[in-house]
Amino acid sequence: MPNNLDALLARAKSIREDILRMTTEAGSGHPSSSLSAVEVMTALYFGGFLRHDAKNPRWPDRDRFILSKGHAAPVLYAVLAQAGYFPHDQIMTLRKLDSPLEGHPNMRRLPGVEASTGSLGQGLSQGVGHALAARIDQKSYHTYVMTGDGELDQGQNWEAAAAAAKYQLDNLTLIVDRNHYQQTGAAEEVLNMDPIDGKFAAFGWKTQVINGNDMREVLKALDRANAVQGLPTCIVALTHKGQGILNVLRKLGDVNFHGKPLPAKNLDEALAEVAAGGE
Ligand SMILES: Cc1ncc(C[n+]2csc(CCOP(=O)(O)OP(=O)(O)O)c2C)c(N)n1
Ligand SMILES: [Mg+2]
Repeated sequence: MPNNLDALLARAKSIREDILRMTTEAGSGHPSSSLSAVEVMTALYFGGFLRHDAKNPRWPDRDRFILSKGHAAPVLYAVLAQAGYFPHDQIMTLRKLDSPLEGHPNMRRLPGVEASTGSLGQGLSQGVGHALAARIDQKSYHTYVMTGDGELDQGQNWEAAAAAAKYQLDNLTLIVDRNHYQQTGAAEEVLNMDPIDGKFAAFGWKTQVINGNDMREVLKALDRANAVQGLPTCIVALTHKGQGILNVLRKLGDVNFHGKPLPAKNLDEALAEVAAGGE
């Protein structure tokens, strides 16, 4: 476990570097939204949770991962590239004309992308569909969905939450990237959805609240989610938008930094902060 933990922490750093490099090269995209989700994504893809095969992306028994907060595509692309779904240097084509690495994930163009997302609020419903399909097909695959916290403002999430509880979907795990910001400011000021865990519990879900930027806590939470029987699990992952480069973002005077790439002139100091293991 300690060795694995060290490897995962190193992997997380390398994914952060990829996110920064590809978005700065593109001159657009959502690095801060991607950075908050790095520990969860690293744990899922490299910590032994997601059963998947980069050489066989449509393997029927694969676990499903749906990035409902599709604007965080750079973290998904970094993880998929490092897992071997496509050549790693392709990440630098992000958002370029004709690149399959579109601004938001396109399942028709890139192997490993399970759902085309970006219009927020739909991923959990798709996850419910996969989880129900697994049951009907008598398959043991697990479906993971990640939403943002602001994204939970969309009503469709709550229809999906009710349906998941009704059908006792213990093969479904939702991770809410609770980074406290959305596009226009603090998530709870735009529309206060607190307590998020309390709402899911009221809908009949098993809930956990964890530090989502602490790899150990993420690993434990995913383990616990696997053991739950008879109801779906929601992990509220308390994270920081821009985790890993917060000093640079504070210097730039914007800790939300929504939908902005780092200017090229700040890239080296941000990469240095990531290398130093900055918060
Ligand atoms: C249906 C829909 N409405 C609005 C948007 C525009 N939009 C893109 S990102 C975003 C904020 C999302 O905030 P959150 O879910 O907290 O994600 P974060 O970036 O903080 O991880 C919004 C409103 C969208 N993509 N889809
Ligand atoms: Mg948010």
